[in-house]
Amino acid sequence: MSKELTIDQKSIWEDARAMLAKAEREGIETVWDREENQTPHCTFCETGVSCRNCTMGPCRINPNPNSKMKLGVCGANVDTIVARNFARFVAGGSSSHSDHGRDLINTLNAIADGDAPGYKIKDEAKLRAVAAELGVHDAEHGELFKVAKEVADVCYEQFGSKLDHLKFAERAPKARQELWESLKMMPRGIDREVVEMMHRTHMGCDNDPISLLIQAARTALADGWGGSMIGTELSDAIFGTPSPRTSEVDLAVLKADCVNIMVHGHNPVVSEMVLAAAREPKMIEKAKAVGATGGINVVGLCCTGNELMMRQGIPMAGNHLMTELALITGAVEAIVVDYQCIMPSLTHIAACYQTQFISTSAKGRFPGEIHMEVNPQNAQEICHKIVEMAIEAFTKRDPNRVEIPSAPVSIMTGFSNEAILGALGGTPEPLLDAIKAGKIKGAVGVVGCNNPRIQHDSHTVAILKELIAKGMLVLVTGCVTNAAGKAGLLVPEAAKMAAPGLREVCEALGIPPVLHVGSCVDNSRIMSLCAALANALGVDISDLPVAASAPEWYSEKAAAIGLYAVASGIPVHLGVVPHITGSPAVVEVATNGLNDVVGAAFIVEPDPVVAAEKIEAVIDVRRAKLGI
Ligand code: XCC
Ligand code: SF4
Repeated sequence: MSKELTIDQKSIWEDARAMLAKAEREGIETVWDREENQTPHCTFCETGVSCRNCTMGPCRINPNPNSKMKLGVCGANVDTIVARNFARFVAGGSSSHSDHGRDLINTLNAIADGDAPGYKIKDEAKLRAVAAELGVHDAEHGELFKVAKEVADVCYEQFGSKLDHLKFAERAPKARQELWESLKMMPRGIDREVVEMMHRTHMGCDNDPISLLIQAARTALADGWGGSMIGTELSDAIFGTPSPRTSEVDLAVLKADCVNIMVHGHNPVVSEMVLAAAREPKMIEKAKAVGATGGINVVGLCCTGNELMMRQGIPMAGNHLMTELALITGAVEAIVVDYQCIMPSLTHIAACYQTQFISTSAKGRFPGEIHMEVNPQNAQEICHKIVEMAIEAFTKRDPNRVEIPSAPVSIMTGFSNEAILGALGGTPEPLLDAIKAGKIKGAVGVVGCNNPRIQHDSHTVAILKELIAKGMLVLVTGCVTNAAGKAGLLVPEAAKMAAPGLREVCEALGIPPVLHVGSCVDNSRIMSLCAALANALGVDISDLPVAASAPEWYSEKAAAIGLYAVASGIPVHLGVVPHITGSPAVVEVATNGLNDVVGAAFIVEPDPVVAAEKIEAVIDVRRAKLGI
């Protein structure tokens, strides 16, 4: 049934609602209109029972007992088809994060070769620490670029076929590593696991749903403990390890008197260089010369926005469902994109205004784009040109069509593991003591996207508030960051909304009860932190009072994150039902059976309040088992 939503039903936020009203006035279509046009979605696809893996098909399985459509043409049953589809979905997500990680290696490699003008190794200590961990010769004292080159080499090797396990998987507790080995779940090579996943899901290969799901988990682990972890660690080395700082969120971070440049996508390699160019005094002068009295204002969207916010305190204009609305302000001179989560509709909306839509990656091309490919060698030069194009676009802005709604909301950001542990005196013990004493009941990572099927940010904000009220320290990444920020949860004052014990800890440390730990690849920080806590306690991750939640997820990447977290021993709540419900057997494994195998499973629950209760129940069981 197609349902027409009111503006208030689409989003909980004032800035979003104002822009939805403007979109209606100006006759601009948004993601909500298209979602309505697509409703009802295909039930076969939604339940995961359709297969297009070969041209004997497409096939679909009909659950109606009277239907003869019980097997695909090849003989695949519903369990095989559902597991295969989910496995390929996860492989898509792992590929995206990992190929992003690869771009950081390329950048580090170019820096080491002296072939990346404008880039440097900002955090030498981090690079050396990572080098030592990766077994690089003379990591501590070797010549910096030589060490960098060797780090790049070892990271490239992680993508190949020669290793029996990924180097960063050694961060996991010994028991977890042994479990992965025994289950044939240990990731051996990042590209290798994805290729093997694609191979196994070809017609006539792996038809066993359990075996498919195990390889899907291995593919996901290659992301979490491989591609994403490389992305995070090398980004920190090159652009600096985040430390606590303040910033702002909301569309109101756009400024009417500035040339507004919006960076969107995922890779800091592009956005950091756009920012550097925009900060140059001669560029600011040029902007002022065309009438932008405030100069140049760089703001972020989605994950590259998270990257700049964590390291540079750059404000974020919005999350996934705000990306179209941001352009509708009419105040954006350029939107500079790389890859992932960039709706193809953005070029149409940009064309309604002075906004230049500039794509920078060969992996992310858009009909209607201006393409200016950025690589480590030319980034400095191209990003100058991009800023100049934005300044030029300012002269075409129509002030009568500019509307910047609401007001900016303050937030605190920059909670890398180094920063979190640093605030605690350098070791995990104080955090563990607070958990043991029950002041902090548990830790929950709330991560992921928006989805137009859910009122924008409503479930995310609801679950965040429920969790801190239950005494859970919450870590947020990705598009959840904006929701948490706008709800006033990313400031120390939010401790007032937390349970008494958590409030006491936050007030003593001057931190919010919800900590911003980065972008989606930075979910690897949560893996590393859980590993450090488990190792300090001498237990496995599956023993820790921790969980994760993706209340409004949409993307293949979110499925990969969810699966690597579960395979690492962290129960994961999904607020949007994955396309697996056509196979009761696969659902049973995902939501229950995995508990016996990896010590964690998925909790699928659309209601955020009930979901918080279910998360609390799992954490209570873990606390009881630990005797705390
Ligand atoms: Fe994309 Fe990473 Fe999801 Fe946001 S949270 S919609 S994946 S930008 Ni990563
Ligand atoms: Fe149909 Fe089997 Fe081909 Fe899938 S692989 S489309 S189920 S014949």
